[in-house]
Amino acid sequence: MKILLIAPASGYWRRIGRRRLFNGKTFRFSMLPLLSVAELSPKDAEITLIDEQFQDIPDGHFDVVGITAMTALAPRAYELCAHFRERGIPVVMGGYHATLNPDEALEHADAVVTGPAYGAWPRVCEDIQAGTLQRRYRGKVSSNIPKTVPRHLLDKRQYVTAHATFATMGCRNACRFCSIAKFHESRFFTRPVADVVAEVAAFDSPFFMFVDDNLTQDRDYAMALFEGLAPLGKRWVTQASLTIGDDEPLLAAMQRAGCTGVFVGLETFNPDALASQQKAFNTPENYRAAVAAFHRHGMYVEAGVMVGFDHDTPAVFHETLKSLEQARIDAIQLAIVTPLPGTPLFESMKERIVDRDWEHYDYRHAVFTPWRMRRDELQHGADWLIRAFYSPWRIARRIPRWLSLPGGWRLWAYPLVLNLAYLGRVMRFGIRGSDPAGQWTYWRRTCSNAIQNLRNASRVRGSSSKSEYCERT
Ligand code: B12
Repeated sequence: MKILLIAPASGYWRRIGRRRLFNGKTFRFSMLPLLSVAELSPKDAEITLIDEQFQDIPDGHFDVVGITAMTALAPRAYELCAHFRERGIPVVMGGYHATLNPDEALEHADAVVTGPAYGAWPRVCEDIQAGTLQRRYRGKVSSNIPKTVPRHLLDKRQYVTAHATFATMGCRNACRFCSIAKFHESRFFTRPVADVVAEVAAFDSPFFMFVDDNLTQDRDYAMALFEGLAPLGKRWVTQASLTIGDDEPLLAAMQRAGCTGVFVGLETFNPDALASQQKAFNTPENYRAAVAAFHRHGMYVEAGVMVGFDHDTPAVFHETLKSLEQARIDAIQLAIVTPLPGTPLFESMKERIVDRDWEHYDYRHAVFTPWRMRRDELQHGADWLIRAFYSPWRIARRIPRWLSLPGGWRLWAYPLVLNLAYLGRVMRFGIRGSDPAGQWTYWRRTCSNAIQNLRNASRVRGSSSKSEYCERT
């Protein structure tokens, strides 16, 4: 059986993925959706796995094509569906977009797998061989999640690490903008600790990543996992919640297990906005102390930040930048609030959505009319905020802070590389990937802002905070 598995990429990522430098490699780290599907395929199947960011779609005959897609990649996935179906090759879609929007996906693909591939993809393969492919398959999380995945199918040079894995799946929270709860039907699963530890021990790399949505959600499980990982001497990063900032024993166990950085869903500094998204468990007044606790335990903090909530006014961009600096956040992933189809947020925002091109649902485009600002204000404010946070000036100012933290070279090397990678990305392409301002305008602005900052710094000696917020585009 010949199986082709494709992770599609939008035009922007296809363009940069083929470059030698600034090719997005720092942001390429998990092919777990398709590696899992590959592992579940018949043992004698011939599998071709394509990451379209840097690989071309192959010609030739395949018995079936499997395509994964988040919402932002659905339009490209649909183009690929048409491409293969014209050649008489059956196409099966899976992943987040197909699970949350199966009827739409079925207009383009021959079949969809909703939910996890476990239990579903083996049936798809049997049915393909028997010529009895059904339209819908539903997978489920079962105890027999494969213990590992065939990472040899990846071109390891193309990823910041090919060693991504997960210990838990799903999330107990139900944040309105997030797809996870809906995808996993509000359930939360854990893999046996022994399986995870054995998988990690076999990695031929000292560094790996957990892609879990919140690794420490089940505290007892997390403690057992960290105890198992500690003797391996590996280094890793994960997603976690800021709420564990006051849990010293857990942070200490995490540090002993080798955690060097966390991605936290900080979202906003506005408590009302958090409450509106069912995320009031985040408490902005504790952000700074929580970040300091992670730093004390040798972990840098990258924050997921969202702008465009109904409570946000045009002042949110400057205020957020100021608060991020005060909380000593090391890196951010900025998102414009995006009503992903299938989420509660989408349902409540339907009337205000003005752009239904799913390709723009990449967290970088304002696709709806916000309440307290104009749509273009949201777009330009977000563009400004990402550039301001990653301006060379601000990155340089973070370096002494990283150097003074405990944890040795790793603590400053990881966030520095991350900051430089974001700088490279923002510099060349802007937040949207096709920024009309372009590279040279960016450099012109950056240089004049830096000169302005230096002038202000020398004028207001001893009060660096004054020069901090003078940058405007
Ligand atoms: C790693 C990751 C990324 C990586 C790489 C993704 C990749 N190449 O795999 C990067 C950093 C590039 C990324 C980018 C984005 N991401 Co992302 N990402 C993730 C993350 C954290 C882990 C994915 C993963 O490896 N999961 C582990 C695997 C095993 O689980 P899985 O993906 O669910 O796959 C299973 C099933 O879905 C199914 N399946 C999946 N595909 C297929 C295909 C077939 C044929 C079949 C049969 C089954 C099947 O079987 C798999 C095994 O059971 C997820 C959250 C999560 N925990 O899943 C978010 C997530 C997928 N990302 C999300 C989003 C929104 C984005 C961005 C748009 C915004 C952002 N965060 O920056 C961008 C998109 C950029 C772009 N335009 O390309 C959302 C998707 C929501 C949606 N409805 O689309 C998620 C769910 C996060 C969230 N909390 O909402 N992401």
